[in-house]
Order: sequence, then structure tokens, then C-alpha cells
Amino acid sequence: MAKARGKFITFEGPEGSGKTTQARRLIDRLEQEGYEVLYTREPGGTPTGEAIRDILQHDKAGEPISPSAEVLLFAASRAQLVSRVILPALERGAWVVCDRFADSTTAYQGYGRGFEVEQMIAINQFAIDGAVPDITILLDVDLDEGFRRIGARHQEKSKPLDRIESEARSFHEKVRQGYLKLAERWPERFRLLDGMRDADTVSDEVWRMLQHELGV
Ligand code: Z5A
Repeated sequence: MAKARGKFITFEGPEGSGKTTQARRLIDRLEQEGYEVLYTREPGGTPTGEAIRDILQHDKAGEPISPSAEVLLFAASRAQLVSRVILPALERGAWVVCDRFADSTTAYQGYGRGFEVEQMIAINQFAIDGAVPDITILLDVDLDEGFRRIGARHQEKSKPLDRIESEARSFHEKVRQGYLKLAERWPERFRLLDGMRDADTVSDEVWRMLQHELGV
């Protein structure tokens, strides 16, 4: 008998909301339960995607990126990740946990930059080829807390903020509000969690929610 398709879980949210921390913790827990799980991230996750990430975040191409080129570069990274990594893993029965996915484009380029939201959703549909997440965990934090966490990390590693992190506060506020609108639009897929709490409390809630929703 063919193996059941794996589950696809994405983490979304503003900077410093704890996506990477929670994605890693979830993977550890799923693996302890015997699941085959793959961690991946956007932009990136494939050699092509990681090269695009360098262009997008660190101006690797050495010229300003036009806003529409930015949309399409995120979409190109996503299309490659879906076809090379995500769909093959799901089809062989593995679970996939992705740190940001298509909703990031709708939130950042749509609500944040001001591109038409429906157009971002259409571009995403083309890029994801049917790979709609089973569950999207939206970690919500206010801007002050998110930037406090990111600032502390950058100071620790002596790294400057990247291109998108350096956007104005008003941009990041629009992104946060955009995410909340997406959670209202797709309540069957989105689970909104308060990311202001300590990491242990959040990861326990993520786990309880997945036990309830997916029977892990
Ligand atoms: N972007 C876009 O515009 N369009 C798109 O389509 C896509 C992306 C896919 C990717 O950046 C950038 O690309 C992002 C959006 C844009 N830009 N911005 N700005 P990235 O991948 O480099 O970074 P990120 O996705 O924004 O994640 P992040 O900033 O690293 O944050 P995070 O993953 O949510 O948080 P974290 O790494 O788990 O934690 C950050 C720090 O806080 C760290 O020191 C932790 O130890 C600490 N932390 C975590 N959880 C807690 C709690 N609960 N309490 C206290 N401290 C905590």
C-alpha cells in the first residue's frame, strides 16, 4: 500500500517572532515521535534558492532590486523549493516544516510594499503548484519585542541588519497587520499564536495544537 502523503507545516510572522526557534523545536519533537521530518526555509532551501537569498538579502548582485523583481525572485526561490524539495518529500510520506512560505510574499510584498494582494496570491499559486500548507502557524509579536530580539542577536554576532530588516517601522507594522488579515481570511489553515510568551510556553502550545489538529 502506498504511504500516506506527509503533512506540510509552515511558520510565519514578523521579524523576531520566534519562527526558526519554534520550527527547530517542533522538528525535534516530531522526530522523537518517529516521524521523518524535513526542515527548510525561505528564501532558500535549494542551491538556486540560497543564491537568490544572497541577492535578496545581501544585495549580492550589486544593484538595487526593483520591487517587482523582488516579488518574482521570492517566487522563483519558492517554485524551485516546491518542485525539488517539498513535493518530493510529501509524496514519499515525510513531513515538511518550512520557515516562511508563500504567505510571506503576501504579507511583505503585498501588505508591506503595497502590491495588490490578490496579485501576490495569484503569483504564489503559480509558484507553489498545489503545495498548500496543512497548517500555518502565525507567531505574532509586537514590533518592539521583535526588534529587541533581532537587535540582541545582531549585536551578539556583530552583523548589520539586512535589506528588508532595515525597512521603516511603518513597513513592518503593515506586514504584521497583513498577517493578521491573512489569518482571518483562511481560518481553516492559520493558527494564530501569541509569540510574546517565552519559547517553552509557545512550543508546548504548538505541540498541543498539532496533537489536536493532526493527531501527532
Ligand atoms: N521575505 C519577504 O519579504 N518575502 C517573502 O516572500 C519571504 C521572505 C519568503 C527573510 O529573513 C526575510 O525575507 C524576511 C522577510 C523577507 N525579512 N525581514 N525582515 P530571514 O529568513 O533572515 O529572517 P526572518 O524570517 O525574518 O527570521 P528572524 O528574523 O530570524 O526571526 P525568527 O525566525 O522569527 O526568530 P528566531 O530566529 O527564532 O529568534 C530570534 C531571536 O529571538 C533569537 O535570538 C532567539 O533566541 C530569540 N527568541 C526566539 N523566541 C523567543 C521567545 N519566545 N522569547 C524570547 N526570545 C526569543
